[in-house]
Amino acid sequence: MMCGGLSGPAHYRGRIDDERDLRLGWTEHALGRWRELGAPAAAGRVSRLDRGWSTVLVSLDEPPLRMRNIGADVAVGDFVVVTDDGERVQEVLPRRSAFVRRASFEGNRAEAHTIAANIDVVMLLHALTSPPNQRRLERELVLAWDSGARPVVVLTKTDLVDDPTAAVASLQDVAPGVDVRVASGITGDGVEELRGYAAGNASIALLGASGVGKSTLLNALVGHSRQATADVREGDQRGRHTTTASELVRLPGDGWLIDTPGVRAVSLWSSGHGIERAFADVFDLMDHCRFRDCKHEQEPGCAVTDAIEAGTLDPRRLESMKRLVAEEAVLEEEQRAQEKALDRRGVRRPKPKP
Ligand SMILES: Nc1nc2c(ncn2[C@@H]2O[C@H](COP(=O)(O)OP(=O)(O)O)[C@@H](O)[C@H]2O)c(=O)[nH]1
Ligand SMILES: [Mg+2]
Ligand SMILES: [Zn+2]
Repeated sequence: MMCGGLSGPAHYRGRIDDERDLRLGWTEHALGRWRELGAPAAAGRVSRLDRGWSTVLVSLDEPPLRMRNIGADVAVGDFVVVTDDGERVQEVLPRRSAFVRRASFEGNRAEAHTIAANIDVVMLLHALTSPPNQRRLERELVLAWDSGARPVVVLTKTDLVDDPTAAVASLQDVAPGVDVRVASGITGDGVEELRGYAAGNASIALLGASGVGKSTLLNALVGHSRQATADVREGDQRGRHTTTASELVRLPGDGWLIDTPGVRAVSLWSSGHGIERAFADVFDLMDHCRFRDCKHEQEPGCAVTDAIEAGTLDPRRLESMKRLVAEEAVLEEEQRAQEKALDRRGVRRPKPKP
């Protein structure tokens, strides 16, 4: 979906003739458009989003700007140009990656909503205290690849198990080409290695079910207690609503962590190549089927069913892929129907960005 996804370094590393603070993680995409606009001084990165308000960092050494987002679809992590009067976001610069979810239905119209932008690495958290859930991870990997970010699987609570080897192997089986790491937000095991993914001013997001240890790991990565964890929340009547604002948090040394409650509950939006990336092993097999239009059911010379019979491909993985492909087809159909309906009324909405 996104601009070449993982190719090459994400960030502009060279010197530039202007004064952007590259520690903010400026991407080439954003810088390119910013130069086209004449390199305006009032430009920066959205570090916090509250209802209707953006906080924009122009530099790490200056206090951030606060302004309204009137008419702009702004997400945490966006690079933006601010109006001359400093009162609002004038333009959202091109995104390198975006987490998009279908926010709501209006009539039969699915609305897309960007919940975080310019994420380089998305950590998919699973707790070692529960049995490994391959199907859930497969779905998350599709989402992650579709967003344009690079997924990394993190198995949390390693201090609570004797040997994580089997769980790591089980999830690695459904995560071809993806790093699988273990960590503990409590003992700090593996945390430094995870911080390494933020090198070069990259931005990390954490995704995972409630209770897997996102807040605990976030605090460990940031190096101080930033977020209420489940334990703390119990005595707090305001409960889960203590950390609802989205925020871009600076990591010690280098890089960013995007803390966005919405990222925890994404559902599939339209696709790019997420399914091909997430099921790269199955797609490799499919390339070797005798017939180009092989459905991988009863056909002779089907490399996929051969692999299942040989025990090298889990049949549940093929089913899972077919289910996700079907789901995506339904979504695409919905989107087409929506576009047609809008055409008839003579109103064309911009497509979901990016
Ligand atoms: N032993 C241990 N407990 C953890 C770890 N990470 C989280 N927890 C505990 O698991 C519970 C849920 O953690 P929390 O960070 O709030 O999960 P979240 O809902 O994903 O944000 C809390 O009681 C944490 O103390 C870990 O690495 N080791
Ligand atoms: Mg939490
Ligand atoms: Zn086949």
